[in-house]
Amino acid sequence: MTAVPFQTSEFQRGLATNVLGRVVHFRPAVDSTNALARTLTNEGAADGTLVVTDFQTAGRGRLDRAWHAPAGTSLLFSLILRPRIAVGRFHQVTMAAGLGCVAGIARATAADARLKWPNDVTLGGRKAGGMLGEFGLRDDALDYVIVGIGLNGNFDPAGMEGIPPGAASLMTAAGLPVAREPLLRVILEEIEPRYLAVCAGESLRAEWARALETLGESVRVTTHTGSIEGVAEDVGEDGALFLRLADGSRQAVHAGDVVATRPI
Ligand code: BT5
Repeated sequence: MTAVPFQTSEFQRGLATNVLGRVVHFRPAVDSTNALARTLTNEGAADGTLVVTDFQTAGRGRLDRAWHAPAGTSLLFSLILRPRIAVGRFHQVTMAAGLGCVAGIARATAADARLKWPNDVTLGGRKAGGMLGEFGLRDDALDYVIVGIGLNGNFDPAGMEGIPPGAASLMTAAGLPVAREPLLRVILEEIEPRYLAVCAGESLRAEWARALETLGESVRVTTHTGSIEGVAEDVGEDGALFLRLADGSRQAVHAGDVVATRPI
């Protein structure tokens, strides 16, 4: 395990963005970067504000699940975004973030990251990161989107408490420790054009579909109402996954957890 404190000045050196990460709130430790981001949002934080930490005492996944990472090893950050888009397009902001992660990882480490529907980052088919998108409304319009991202860096997740077996990290995938500051820098540089495209009304659906390892797989999706099996055929603009069921019908799923039911 390689744990080195995050250097904000190192991250900012040469950062080629106009919006993302121009304002940075770094904390050596925090409960959850998403929680701090929400507080800052309520205080009027600007579009693109970055919250980053070395350690979370209450890192969160979806449905109040926990996110764990040893101190100083990983990327743990949230972006405060204030896109002027319809509420229904909120998922496209998370898509922009996921695609930026994959492209940034490729640029900084040459590792082949993919996305797993709806919000995982994978390396070699193993979960190496996750995204947590949250939004707030004001007068029925989208006020902010907070995208929190955890990306396993310089530790081996095998056998770690709270991390399921089979998880990966950039270090286990690449065999070498990664420098977190330049990695975060290029990730934000890759998210930005995609985020601005979403703000301009463009669609990321095609790029997202290409990055999703889930498409083409036979899967079981567990949702809050039960589980459903089928072949993951496509994704929609709003982030829905389209499943072809055994009876030939097609069903859209909007949220859930996916497992492959047989190898492709
Ligand atoms: C996610 O949720 O995958 C979204 C995780 C988002 C974490 C970031 S860190 C920065 C920001 N601040 C926060 O408080 N959160 C965000 P979900 O799909 O619900 O997956 C959660 C599950 O992943 C847990 O229940 C564990 O089983 C597993 N898990 C926890 N830590 C992990 C890790 N380091 N690597 C792989 N899997 C992990």
